[in-house]
Amino acid sequence: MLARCVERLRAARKIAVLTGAGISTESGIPDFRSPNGLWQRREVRESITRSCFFHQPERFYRYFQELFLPWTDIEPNGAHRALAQLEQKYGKWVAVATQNIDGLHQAAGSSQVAELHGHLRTAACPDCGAVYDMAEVRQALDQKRTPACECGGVIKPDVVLFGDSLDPDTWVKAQVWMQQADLIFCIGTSLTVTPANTLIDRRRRDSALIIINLEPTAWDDDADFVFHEKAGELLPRLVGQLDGQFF
Ligand code: CNA
Repeated sequence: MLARCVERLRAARKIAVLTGAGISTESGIPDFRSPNGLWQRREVRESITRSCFFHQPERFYRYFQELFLPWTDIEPNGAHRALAQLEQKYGKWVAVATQNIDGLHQAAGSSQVAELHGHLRTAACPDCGAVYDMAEVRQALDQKRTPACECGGVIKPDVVLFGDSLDPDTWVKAQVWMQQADLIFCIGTSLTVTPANTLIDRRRRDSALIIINLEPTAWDDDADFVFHEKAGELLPRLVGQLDGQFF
């Protein structure tokens, strides 16, 4: 199966990628829905919501500081780097729509990334729109203060919380990428979060679908290739074979 998949990858002109938390677990970031994922903690599920941010910002920031802020210091792994290599070494057109907020695709060198659920680089005041670097949020939290804007509002990280809407421009861009691609990778995502999982249904009928996820997903039966393996091990192997030893 791997050889046929390499062949399809070699022939691909436009590659769209949908990634989720599973692509970053090998960098040390836990996902949500694996057996030891963050979703097992009820207080986490209840705290990273829009409602909690606006009604109990101290509680929201307690979990944000504990769980998400440390992700700003994490390094990409072989899976992120293999996707970047498809562009840089093999000259492919690659566009990555990610559900992740960790910024690891850009850190690895991918040039086209749509961050469907936002990122950890900045935060903004919902009242006046002022933008802050995440370092300022971190500084306030380190000093045991709730990050506040000069106007008096509480600063909100630029991540999409449960209950928030997706950024419309980012969402349209990701849909267009899926429609343009002749090969689509879904990597490290349980494909249970809507609307991100509906992106797959935007694909062309003649495109190839490759799913790489440790656990089965609801789209496995529709896919041309399914690998229930670690992305950080499989993707470098797959991309590495474009060098030609199989042909
Ligand atoms: P999820 O629902 O937690 O699913 C992750 C999937 O990845 C699971 O089905 C696992 O089987 C699979 N997986 C775990 N490790 C690997 C691996 N090494 N190789 C291949 N597959 C693996 O996560 P989704 O992304 O599907 O759910 C979307 C949520 C999770 C989004 O809202 C994200 O913002 C959120 N999230 C993001 C991060 C991050 O930025 N790194 C971390 C945790 C959660």
